[in-house]
Amino acid sequence: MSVQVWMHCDAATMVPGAQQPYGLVENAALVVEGDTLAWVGPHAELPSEWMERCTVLNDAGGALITPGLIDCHTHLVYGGDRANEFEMRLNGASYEDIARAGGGIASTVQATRTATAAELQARSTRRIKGLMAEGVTTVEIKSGYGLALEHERKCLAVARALAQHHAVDVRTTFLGAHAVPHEFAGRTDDYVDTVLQMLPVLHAEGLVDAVDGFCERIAFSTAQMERVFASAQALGLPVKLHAEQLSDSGGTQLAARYGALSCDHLEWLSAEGAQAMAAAGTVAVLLPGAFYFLRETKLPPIGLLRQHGVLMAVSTDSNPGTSPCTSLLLMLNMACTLFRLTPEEALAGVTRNAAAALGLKDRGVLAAGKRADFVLWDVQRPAELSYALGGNPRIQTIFKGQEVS
Ligand code: DI6
Ligand code: FE
Repeated sequence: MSVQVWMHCDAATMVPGAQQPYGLVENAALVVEGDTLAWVGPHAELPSEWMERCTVLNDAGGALITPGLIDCHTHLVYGGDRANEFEMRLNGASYEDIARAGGGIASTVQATRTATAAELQARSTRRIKGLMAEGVTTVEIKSGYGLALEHERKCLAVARALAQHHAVDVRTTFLGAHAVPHEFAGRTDDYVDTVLQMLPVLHAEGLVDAVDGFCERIAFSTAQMERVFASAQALGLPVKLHAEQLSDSGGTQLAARYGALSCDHLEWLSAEGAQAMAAAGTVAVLLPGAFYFLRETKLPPIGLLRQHGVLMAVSTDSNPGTSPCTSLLLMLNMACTLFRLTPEEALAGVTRNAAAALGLKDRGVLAAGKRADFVLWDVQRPAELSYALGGNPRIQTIFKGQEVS
């Protein structure tokens, strides 16, 4: 097996509880055996056996190395876009005008259903390449713009195919309970029946890693979400939830009862909700892009999350309606400027805690035994990654031990 040694670098290992902020190791060395990190620490302490076994010696040129970034909440497979609606609104059209003209989420569902798998793949490739350009090595992708078996299947299969064509890992999430499609208007419970029929079929086809829903007055109630969660649980699938984005509807407590991996958005999260998440070990996924794009003013209760020790992740929410974004670095900045996360919390949010939000124990930190997914950055200190607005200091990405071209 190949043994690569990386030297002449600083490593923000993001190992929790380390003495240095960011788990920083100055003058570090990393040893990669095959696709796995075999040793990480100060170069001066590198055991000589690794140098003896080394097949490739890499000079990182003084770069800062972080774990590969993880975007743990995206809806990046969809047809069309909503730039026209953005423009209409800025020209004075109301949300209702747009909805009456078939706009909003319904227009994305229509465009997604009409698109072929090849078209969706081409459009999604652009988006995933945008994320990868900034050092993303794992992406979660939700369905939820098909809302019918064949179209949900098409989107999840495209998500899986992206990982086959690119040096990135994709985790798929079934979000059949995203919105009620027009053919079920006024019959939400009947649509939930359909969601319950789709889930085992798509799961049997190997297309589903987790199950999500949109729990909100304008989408699905806690009672309806509970039906979806119960069937996910019966299949042994982990759950997540878009919770407390527009109101406090108690979705968090429901999700916690099902041991949810994450609750996402959380602007309206209550103290009880935060407590329930802490007790269940549910990660809070913060989505500053949607907050910004919707010009939201209600901030997620960061103090409450810190107080209860709830892990915080940060993600793009990449979607056409509320966060048409493919820059995770910009989200780092917005998590700091809008939500007042520290740069260290923000970086943990796209590495270690994003891995936790996906239930992945093999990545998110630089340590022996973890996957060799990491990024070389042309920065002096980790805070530069969240400080800069635009500009991309990535030098190189290593995915499963291999350089990404
Ligand atoms: N919350 C969101 O912000 C997006 N989905 C969700 O559940 C919005 C999706 C869209 O408008 O297309
Ligand atoms: Fe979302």
